[in-house]
Amino acid sequence: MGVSKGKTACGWGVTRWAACVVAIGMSAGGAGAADGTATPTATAAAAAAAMQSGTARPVDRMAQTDTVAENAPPLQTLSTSLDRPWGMAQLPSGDLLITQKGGTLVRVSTAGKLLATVSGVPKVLDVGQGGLLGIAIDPDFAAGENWVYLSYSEPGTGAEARLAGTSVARGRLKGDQLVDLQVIFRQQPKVDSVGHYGSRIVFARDKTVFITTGERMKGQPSQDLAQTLGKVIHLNRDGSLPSNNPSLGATARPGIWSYGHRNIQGAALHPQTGELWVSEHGPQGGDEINIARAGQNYGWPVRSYGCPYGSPVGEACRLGGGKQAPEFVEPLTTWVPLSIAPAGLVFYTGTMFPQWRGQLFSGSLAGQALWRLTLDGDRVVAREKMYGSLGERFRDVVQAQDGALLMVTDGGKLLRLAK
Ligand SMILES: [Ca+2]
Repeated sequence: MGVSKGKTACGWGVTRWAACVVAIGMSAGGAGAADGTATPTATAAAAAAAMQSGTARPVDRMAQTDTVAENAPPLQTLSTSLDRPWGMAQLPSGDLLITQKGGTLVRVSTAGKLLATVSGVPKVLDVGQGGLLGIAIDPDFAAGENWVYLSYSEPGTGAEARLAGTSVARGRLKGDQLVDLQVIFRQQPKVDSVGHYGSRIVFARDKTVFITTGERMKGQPSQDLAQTLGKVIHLNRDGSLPSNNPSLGATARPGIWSYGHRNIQGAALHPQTGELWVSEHGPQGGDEINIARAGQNYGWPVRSYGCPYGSPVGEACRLGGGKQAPEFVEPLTTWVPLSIAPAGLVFYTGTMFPQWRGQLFSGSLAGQALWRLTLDGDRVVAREKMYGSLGERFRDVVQAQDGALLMVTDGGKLLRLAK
């Protein structure tokens, strides 16, 4: 077990808030130095020692095999000139729409050529983890419902001028302009924080939309149904309420699908079951993969296999003892003792790599890798760390129409994994 490059788990401008301390990417069984040259912190050194001594045992229930990919296909670099790309979606035409954290949306060819900057996007607060974030294309885009959905950090106005919240807007794409912009979701309340905005947008089979959020680094609001912090939200695509949302009581905010989440930066619809799978950031360790099910509580901040930042590495510091059942839903898998900071999530369904069909791919920020998860039903049986030697923070991963996987990195690259 090697300790690799020290990196912030939290993104840009991280010194403003206490929780965004340095996290250390772990390379399971690999040569850690391959990931970078930064000096590990004392916490990281303790983590490495604990792992070697066996005092930080894996979570038994979720024990799976971790390996490092040795013969992964070389990645093709399609572009190195994106500016903090965050989310990516492919249009029926084949072109890619890529959000950039600073507040721009660009159209890029599948060869990586910058074709246009799309105008008409909402104003964002590009501070901390905020910015222009998730993106989705309407499932009926090709049939004339030419909506593009964007999640972003929306600055408050008036009395809320110093506050911000995750919002989702949609606009019709006409040429390279978004028109008829409509805000379909606003997180309540807006708060004074620059972190944990989530957020991904995923369409269900019935063309309703899931929006993943974060708890804005406030913790307890994840358990408060009167707030939409730390929730998965489920809406019709025009922002109205679908008929199949869970009943969570009279004081619950409308639209809540599941709760007890910390910060969800990865989400994908399972190709067979149609359920929403999500990845969420733990604190110091305890990153999770969950199936977000109606009305379920995923435990944050009461339970986590992660520990408060700065805690000695081990099991004693796990929040609430770690184990989440029976009060809360156990994660399908978790990364301990240190976070990989998962971002971007996709089930592989293509024909280019038949051996990967049905598997789950997750980007990783602090962990600087792409993770390939082998599943048996809803059980994660193996995890493989890919491309850890590149030193890239993988922010999003999508499957292209031709079955290749496309990734964007915080360093501004568009990468293609293909035969
Ligand atoms: Ca949890």
